[in-house]
Amino acid sequence: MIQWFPGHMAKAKKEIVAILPLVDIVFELADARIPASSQNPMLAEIIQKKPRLILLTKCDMADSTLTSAWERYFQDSGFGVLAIDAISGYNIKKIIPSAREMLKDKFNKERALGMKVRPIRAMILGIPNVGKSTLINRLVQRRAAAVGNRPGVTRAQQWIRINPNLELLDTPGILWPKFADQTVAMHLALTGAVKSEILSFVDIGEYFLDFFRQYYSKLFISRYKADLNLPNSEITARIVADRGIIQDDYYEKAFEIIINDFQNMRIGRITLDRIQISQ
Ligand SMILES: Nc1nc2c(ncn2[C@@H]2O[C@H](COP(=O)(O)OP(=O)(O)OP(=O)(O)O)[C@@H](O)[C@H]2O)c(=O)[nH]1
Ligand SMILES: [Mg+2]
Repeated sequence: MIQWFPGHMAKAKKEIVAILPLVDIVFELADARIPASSQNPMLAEIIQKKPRLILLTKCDMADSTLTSAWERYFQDSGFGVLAIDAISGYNIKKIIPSAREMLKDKFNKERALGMKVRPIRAMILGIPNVGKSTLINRLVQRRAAAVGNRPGVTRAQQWIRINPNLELLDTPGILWPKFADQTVAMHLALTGAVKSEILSFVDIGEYFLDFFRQYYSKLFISRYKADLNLPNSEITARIVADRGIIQDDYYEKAFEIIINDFQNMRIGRITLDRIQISQ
């Protein structure tokens, strides 16, 4: 099952390529719960050598041990990386210093050439629902939102001066996820990055129960008091019964409840994309 957005992505690519010469650095947002599944594999080709700071959003919802492992992985791959929570503001203050550090050589060269000290120009890229608008609002809030009048490439694009150190394009670039395989599709659907027309609640829910059996049985049991050794039909029956729901399609309904609970952080901190935890 391969679903993809080639048309959307081709258009997005053109727009990003047009704007890219104006920016010093790309802030690539990826969901900390699915750092790999929420990346677009075309990004490297699109942005070429432009420095990339990967911001793992919603880190408050992710498993912190795995977030650390993912941070190490991205660092080792040569990217800047920060885990952020744009709602509480966690690590938001580190974004500018991290970007400045990554651009040290470029800015030193400019200074050596006698150029004036200027703000870093950045653009935000990421798949739908990854937290682009929340981050922009968060950054802007920290200082009165002075919307610059200098146009970007298109009339619609404007720079927002966050502070003397950072200017941000006001509209983020949308990257489209790639449904590379069934697991990626499941993870995108579970986090709500995309609505899947192909996967049903039952497909996703059955996958999710097996995932809980393998990785987060304690969290599942503490939320639902249901034994994961039981067959799915009994687990789902228990979940709906506990909620006083009587309906024929209880199997589907139970999965809807579990997925909704997950998306609203009622089960706990869960990372879907797994990575080797090393010391
Ligand atoms: N817990 C948590 N929720 C977040 C965080 N960042 C964003 N969200 C939530 O994620 C949802 C999507 O955030 P948006 O900022 O609208 O995402 P977006 O990337 O702009 O989405 P599109 O405009 O649809 O592409 C919202 O419900 C936010 O409140 C975060 O760091 N932590
Ligand atoms: Mg948005």
